[in-house]
Amino acid sequence: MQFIDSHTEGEPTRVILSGGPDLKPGPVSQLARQLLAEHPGFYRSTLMEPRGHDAMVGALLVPSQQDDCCTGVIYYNPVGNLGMCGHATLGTAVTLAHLGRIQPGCHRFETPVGVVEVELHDAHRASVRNVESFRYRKDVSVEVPELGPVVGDIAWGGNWFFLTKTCPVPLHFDQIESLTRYARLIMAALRTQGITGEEGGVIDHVEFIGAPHHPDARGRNFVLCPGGAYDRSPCGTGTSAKVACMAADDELAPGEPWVQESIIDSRYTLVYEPGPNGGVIPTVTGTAYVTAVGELVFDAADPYVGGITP
Ligand code: PYC
Repeated sequence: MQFIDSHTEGEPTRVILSGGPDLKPGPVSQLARQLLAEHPGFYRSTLMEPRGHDAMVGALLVPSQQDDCCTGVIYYNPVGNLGMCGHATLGTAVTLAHLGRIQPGCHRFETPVGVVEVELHDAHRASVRNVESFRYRKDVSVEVPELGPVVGDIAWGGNWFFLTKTCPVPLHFDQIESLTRYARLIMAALRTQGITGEEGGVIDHVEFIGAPHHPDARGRNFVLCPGGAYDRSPCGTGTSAKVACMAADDELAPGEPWVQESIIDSRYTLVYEPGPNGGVIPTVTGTAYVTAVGELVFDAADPYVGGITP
């Protein structure tokens, strides 16, 4: 399996270029369902130790049947598929540029949740015009062990997010362990209390939001991802969800830049335009760098060929 690794504002992406599972032709949403149903071992074996680690996000390149898309892509983490992924889209664009497959300019990628437009500015900087994002519910209260009632918004940014300002520790890098633990408690409480996104969509990201450290930024976040790792980047889909909430509260105007800072101090800039269905269409701009080019080897004699499972 040929791969290229990159990081976008600190968050890793592993693009699988070739040698991935055989999938029957179809829309990318269908390919993603097939991947999950028929190749459950693909996720851990390509991303987890000993070949990777739990914060890695994969981007499996697949053919798109849409003539105007240069590729289809299924984003995934060690435990399953993602709908969209902001940082991995920017990482994939920079990876395709590294390979000489795309040039600066506009390109379209088909993802399981819709087509996104990517503008490659140069070898490292790109923008992605995300799928329509919206707030589903405001001020939802969830009862969380150790924390009590935690109030937050449920919003879609290409994945489902629970966004809250309620966090007992500051959004500081040296609080990663506590932030992770509290976010996991909230995630578990959402599950046990049956709190979901629209049409039962599983809320698989928890986002703590707060004040930025850097004078150029307007917000800071900590995002817990579905596999239990935290996002090193400011989370493209999470910040899309945040922008959708601010737009719904009239706190951010169309075209007004929002600079979002991550827990490691990296930054994205977002602007939004009104969406056709009452939500917003955010455009996320950030920077990615290629870190490794290689081939994953799967030796049947290796006791950890499928990745290390806790
Ligand atoms: O950038 O959208 C994102 C993302 C989702 C999970 C990790 N990164």
